[in-house]
Amino acid sequence: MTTLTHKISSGKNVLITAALPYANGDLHVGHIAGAYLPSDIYARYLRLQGVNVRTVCGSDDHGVAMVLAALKESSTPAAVSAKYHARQKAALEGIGINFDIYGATSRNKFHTPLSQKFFKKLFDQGCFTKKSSEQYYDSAKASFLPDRFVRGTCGYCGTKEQNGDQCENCGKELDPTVLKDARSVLSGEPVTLKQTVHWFLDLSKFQAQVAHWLDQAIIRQHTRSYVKGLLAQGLVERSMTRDLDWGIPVPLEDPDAQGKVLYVWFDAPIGYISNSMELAERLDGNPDAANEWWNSDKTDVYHFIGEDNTIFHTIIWIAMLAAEGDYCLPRGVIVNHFLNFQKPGSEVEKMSKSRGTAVWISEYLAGGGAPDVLRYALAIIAPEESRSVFNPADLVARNNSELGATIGNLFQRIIQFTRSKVSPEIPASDPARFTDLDKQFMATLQRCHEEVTADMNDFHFRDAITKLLEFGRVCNRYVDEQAPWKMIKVDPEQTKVSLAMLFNALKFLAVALAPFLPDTTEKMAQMLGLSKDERLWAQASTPLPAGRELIEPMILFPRIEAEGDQK
Ligand code: B3M
Ligand code: ZN
Repeated sequence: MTTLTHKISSGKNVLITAALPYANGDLHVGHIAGAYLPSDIYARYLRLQGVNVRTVCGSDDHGVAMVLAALKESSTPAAVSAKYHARQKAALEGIGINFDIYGATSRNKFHTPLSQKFFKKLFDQGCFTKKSSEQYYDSAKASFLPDRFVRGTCGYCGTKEQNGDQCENCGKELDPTVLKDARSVLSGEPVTLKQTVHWFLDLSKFQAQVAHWLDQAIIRQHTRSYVKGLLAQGLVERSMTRDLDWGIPVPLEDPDAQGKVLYVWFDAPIGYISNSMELAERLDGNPDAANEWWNSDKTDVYHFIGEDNTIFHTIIWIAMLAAEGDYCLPRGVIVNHFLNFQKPGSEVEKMSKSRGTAVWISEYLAGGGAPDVLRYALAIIAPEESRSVFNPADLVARNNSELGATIGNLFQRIIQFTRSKVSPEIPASDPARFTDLDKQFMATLQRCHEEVTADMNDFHFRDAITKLLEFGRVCNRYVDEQAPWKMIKVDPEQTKVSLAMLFNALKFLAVALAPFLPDTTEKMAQMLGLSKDERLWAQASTPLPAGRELIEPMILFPRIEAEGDQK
């Protein structure tokens, strides 16, 4: 079923963003499967399609999350965010996710002025209502308790131990009127309420604009239904300022604004723009060249996010952009679900740092794990339509039986056999000798290319990689049916036909797998001597010319010994 048929518009530039992770901890496989891997796969795919792409990410350094992390580590929010920023960046790069810019909202020099300008513009247009309201307060600590400073039970779905701003389970925003049994994270005591002044954005005024945007947006079906449901319930006012001493000062002369900062979800998405400016300064020598990406009908902006960030990107951010007016609205918001976790022999659980039910990227890499194997294992279970389960034992099995036995072995056996029994180069074949089976094989390759292209255009990366693996199986069956090792003894010319077919298939895999397996496809391309042009997506299914010298095949996916295997 196709939920979003989207042809890449030729001539358009594409700006891809991935959610800015809070710089308060390390990244695990759930983060990667949610926002970062899909954005990287899409960017690599578009580049192979010849599209001019920029990718933007960075750390979200503000908000209560950072203050809490600093308290826990007896450090400061600035130091904590710098530390995790560096670790997250290294983890992402370690698995081949290299954003063109990985900024930091607390250190990007454009970010504070831009966020304040944005706020001021909305303020001047009368978008905010200044209001005194009751907020959580910790009397023992004499401190207001915004967002994650409070934990309690979600009044919508009943899930316990939820942060005061949003329920992890149902994704709904929480506030003092819906959170039950609220306790202060600072003292552990039940909270009290105290009056304080804040600036509220009335989202209901943007209901029509958000609905209109949603109708045209490229968005998965489940996200569309979810956001429609939220719109049907009616949008409400949200405070865009906080009582906190870490963040961007509220840019108003008003004495009531003293000591208050912008809500982190106000400044964080602006980070996509300020990071684009930092990138434009680097690449174009002018930060304002970012406008060509943010305010131009020649550019499409796509945000890749995890499900918990949906409201912020599809409602609040759209309202903010619509109100501000200087930037285009995103063409699409691509949302993936969470990944659950299953230890061998245990129940499926949520990924959790405290329970140890997660695989950390830095640990995986430090243990010698191959980046491409992890990318593959996450892409083939990508939680695109619903939550899915990551099981570390599956990763081993998939490496050995899918990547190794199906893909790696195919390259190995074809190249090895050709070099040792036929010729040191890719053999020439006579089209007059193509059998029905050969023609069928060529048609399958062509069809696979078309179907995978449609999947990639529709952000169905899981279907795409599944079809590529299946095509690898088709190739292995074709090898078994043709049995070149027997055929060579009786009909060397026909053997060359089969091999030529197979070399075309290897080339196809080397190109089409590139968005998923960047390291490995580099080796594949080297083994087949592919030129840069031959590696373009459009060229994936064009035949590989005969006569090219073959080098000794490399082992693409070394076997991983599972725990308990005989050495
Ligand atoms: N920092 C939430 C998160 O890390 C938030 C995303 C901001 S995107 C502008 O999941
Ligand atoms: Zn809930």
